[in-house]
Amino acid sequence: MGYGAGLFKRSLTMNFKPTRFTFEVNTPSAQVRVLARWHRPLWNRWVALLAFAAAQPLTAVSQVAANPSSSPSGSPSAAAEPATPRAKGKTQARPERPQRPKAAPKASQGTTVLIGSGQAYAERAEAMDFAERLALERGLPAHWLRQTIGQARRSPLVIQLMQPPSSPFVKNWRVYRGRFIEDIRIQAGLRFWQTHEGELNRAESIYGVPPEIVVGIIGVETLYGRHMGQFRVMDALATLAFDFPARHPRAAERSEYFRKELEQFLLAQHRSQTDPFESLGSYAGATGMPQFMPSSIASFAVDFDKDGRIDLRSSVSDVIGSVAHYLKAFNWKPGMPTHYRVELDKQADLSSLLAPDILPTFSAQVFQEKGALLQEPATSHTGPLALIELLNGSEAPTFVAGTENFYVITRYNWSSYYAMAVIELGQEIARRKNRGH
Ligand SMILES: [Ca+2]
Repeated sequence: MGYGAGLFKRSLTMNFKPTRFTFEVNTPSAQVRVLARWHRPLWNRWVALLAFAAAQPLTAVSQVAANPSSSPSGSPSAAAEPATPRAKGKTQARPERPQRPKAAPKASQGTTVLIGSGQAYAERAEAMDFAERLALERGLPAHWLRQTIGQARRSPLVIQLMQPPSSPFVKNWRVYRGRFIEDIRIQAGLRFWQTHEGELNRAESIYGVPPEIVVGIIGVETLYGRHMGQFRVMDALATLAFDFPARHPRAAERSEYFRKELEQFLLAQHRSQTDPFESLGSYAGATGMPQFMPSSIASFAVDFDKDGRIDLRSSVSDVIGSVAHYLKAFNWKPGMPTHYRVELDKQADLSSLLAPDILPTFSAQVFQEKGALLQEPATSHTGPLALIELLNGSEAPTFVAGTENFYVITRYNWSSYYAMAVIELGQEIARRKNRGH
């Protein structure tokens, strides 16, 4: 990204605490706050800090801007960025850009926080009206709501990342697949599975969702917790609730959706008595290893390790249980495959087969009568099927027969490309695991 050094207007605000201090750096498009922790000799701290101050803002802003999928999808990410206008909100989101593999940030290097650089919402009448209404409807303290929402800051970077693409995306399943089914993610998934096998198996016994699907989802969402997002959730949700990009084809609906998410987030923060500004997530406000939106946390997250609280950032057990519970809640059918191979007859009635999109509609018999040819055991599949078309740019598309379980995965993120990546990542990790490496 072309942020030249001359464009920087830096203001360093130091804030000392016994174990850490923060400073802020303003850039044209974002404000970055760095927290550094004390556990080095004093001189080394200052050297490390100054080096970090010089390098970090450029890196942080550039990476996020260049890599919106660090969880835009955040879903039950689906909800955040559902679909292209062409798909009318029910099918494929545009293929996301890859989550850049990198080492997990270490606490000793500090945490980079992306803070909105725009006005604080205390200056916006509609935001303050929202606070008053929430106080009345939900019984939360009005002064706390006014203060919290009022301190949230508009984030131009969030708005930029939420803009619809100016030119149509060329969907390409092979390219998309290559971003997720790759060695770093597979190896990390294998370690994750081996380390947490007991909890994965326990989740399967309770919810019926096999480990490879749970492992696939957490791998695609955050690379097993390495990319959980660096935006302040308060800034992201307030920005999307009150400043959703107007040129988005469904701006009013999305804005309303994010107001509800903001409401859920505030309710949860007030209930747990935690600082809303400490919560970090994707630019859409999704948090934790599974990138749940606040409403999904409220409805589907579970305290799987039974320690009395739900922690989707640090408790892998809670993460595994919550992902499996989410899929179960959307009618995951234990034992049913996600998809089958399909071959298209030359006379296949494609317009009819593709009309219901990813919604499973056709019996195996009707599916074949329309020219989508199956092999055993698919021919004796008893539930409805959908013909899933994955475009490959200018090459021929890839087709599979999606079952009801394929559709369930698209409830996590409304994209057939996403679902297929989750499935194939999980399958590849399972293959390596069974091979013993
Ligand atoms: Ca817990």
